[in-house]
Amino acid sequence: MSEKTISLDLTTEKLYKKAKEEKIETVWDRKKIMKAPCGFGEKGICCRLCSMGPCRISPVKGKGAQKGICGATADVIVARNFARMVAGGAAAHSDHGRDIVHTLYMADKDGNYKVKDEEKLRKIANELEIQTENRDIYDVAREVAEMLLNEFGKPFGTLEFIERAPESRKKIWKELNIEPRAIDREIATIMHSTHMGCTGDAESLINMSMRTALSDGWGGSMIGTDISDVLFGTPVPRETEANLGVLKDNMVNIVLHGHEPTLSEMIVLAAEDPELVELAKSVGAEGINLVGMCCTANEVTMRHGVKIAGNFLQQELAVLTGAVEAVIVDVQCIMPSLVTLSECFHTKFITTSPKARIKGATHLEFEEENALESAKNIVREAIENYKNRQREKVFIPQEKNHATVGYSVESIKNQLTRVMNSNVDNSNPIKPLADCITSGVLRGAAGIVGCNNPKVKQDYGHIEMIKKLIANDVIVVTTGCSAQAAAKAGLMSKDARKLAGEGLRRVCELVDIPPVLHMGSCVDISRILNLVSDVSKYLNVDISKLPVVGAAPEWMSEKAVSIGTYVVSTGIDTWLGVVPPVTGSEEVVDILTNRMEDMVGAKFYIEQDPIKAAEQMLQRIEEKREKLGI
Ligand code: SF4
Ligand code: WCC
Ligand code: FE2
Repeated sequence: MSEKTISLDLTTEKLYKKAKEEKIETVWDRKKIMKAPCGFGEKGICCRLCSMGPCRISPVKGKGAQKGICGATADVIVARNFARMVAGGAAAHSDHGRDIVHTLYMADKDGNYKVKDEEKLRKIANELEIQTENRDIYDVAREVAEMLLNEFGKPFGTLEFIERAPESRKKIWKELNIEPRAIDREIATIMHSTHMGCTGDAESLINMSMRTALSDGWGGSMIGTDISDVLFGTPVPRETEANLGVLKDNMVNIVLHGHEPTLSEMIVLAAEDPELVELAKSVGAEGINLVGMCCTANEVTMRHGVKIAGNFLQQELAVLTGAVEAVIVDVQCIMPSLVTLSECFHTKFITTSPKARIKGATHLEFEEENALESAKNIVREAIENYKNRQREKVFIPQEKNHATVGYSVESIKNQLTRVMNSNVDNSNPIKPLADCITSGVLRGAAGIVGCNNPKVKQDYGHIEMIKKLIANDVIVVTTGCSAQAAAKAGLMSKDARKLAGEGLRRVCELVDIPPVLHMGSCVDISRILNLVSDVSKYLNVDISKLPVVGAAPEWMSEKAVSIGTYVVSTGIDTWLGVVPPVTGSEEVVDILTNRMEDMVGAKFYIEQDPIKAAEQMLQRIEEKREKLGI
């Protein structure tokens, strides 16, 4: 990769140059030192599950070790490694979900955490057959929380929220025996079955992976999203800005990075506290400028319009601006390199979660029982650091773009209902969306999600793919770092309509939306599942038959493997732009990219060129339309 092309994003290029000049190490430098990745690891044929090994299977058929010492074949080793990635990803999302429900359990009308969206809580309670009439909303909240906490470890039955899926989907899951039971149970089952001397059959391992991944998408993640909405409000469309240009020269800059809104919501409140704003002024700043990074950014921008500093590969670059007083993190996607990097500047790198302590960071544990006070202490730490900013080291690139964000399923439906009210039929808010798809005004819909990865030129995979799709009248919904790439590139501005095809442009004008909708953080992919299910039920066709596709063009984390697997298991074809470590097994590749279609009606596609991938997606969409006769 040439040094000139690490990113599509100009701010990244500029700050990378600064890093080079100042001899400060970044993720791209470490990638270079790593040289070529280990061929065994890359193909998934290295096993270190027991101490008879580690064993590596020769990638050449018939030459060298073809089996592990226990006799495990490449197929088994690759499938076990894949399954463990799914388990890791599902664990991360679901444990996040669990924490949010714990917060709901302790919510109190006089406390820091309150029920903000009572209507959504009532709806969920009804769904769970919990009495709501004549009851204090906090009693209802506690009962809902208790029931959802049981979803993680209940001994019998299957997950409650899979009932939201269309009947045709549930039937497929039942027949394949991949209806997820309790969330922790699915993760534990994978860890058990992949232990030395357990499952020795690739197909069975992929089946288990599907069930575990479904317990993430339709379980942990869906719970995380729903209860975050209950506690902090269901997002509605609002305006924001994205990219490192949102940092301010004359303000206390705080970067919020990580995932769980329990922390970030309190930091948002703390940063608005008049006493702390005064304190910021007393140290010579004009005020406090709170900005977000990765999924935390998505959570707070969707609910408060907090500006987006950047996505995964920009976390180091934010520090490199020299203008950040504190990076406050909780869990997931946080590079430990931030410790040494912040030492080159005045930046305080503050960890807050016992689940993600990082040696060398300032650890200020966030106490939920004392949430606001705790958040204020953390913000105070940032403010007091303003005086240490070394002006000569500051460089803030000016690039940023405007974006409209906040498209929860509820707000999409609202927006559609508004349009419908001016029409005749206002029976179902899904109708106009379904009509646009069946009439062909929109050819289909695509969910583009996932990370950045230094193997890919930053944002290139996301942006090229999205542009190609919208130009061909495919509406795009996004989450995670993909959403941030789109926001930075201006694709979430209503202005971006001009890049859309004729049909999509008309829809955007009529409904007053951008062609690319920000649906939230990575756990919020569950919003996409709910939306697609609604369309499937309305049209009475299974999800796998809809002209809907998914992609993770620059994925890197285990969470993305879990996401991809549950999206495919839900019946949506999914394109991966980074090759997963499975190519050492013909059988596993065949299951993922071929046989899964017979099982769940969808499969994985692996295509590193985002434009080619988009062409395949468009082709697949047209095939589905033809089969539906639309
Ligand atoms: Fe080797 Fe089998 Fe042990 Fe894996 S489980 S390290 S393949 S002996
Ligand atoms: Ni979700 Fe990927 Fe971003 Fe992390 S925040 S880097 S998993 S997309
Ligand atoms: Fe995330």
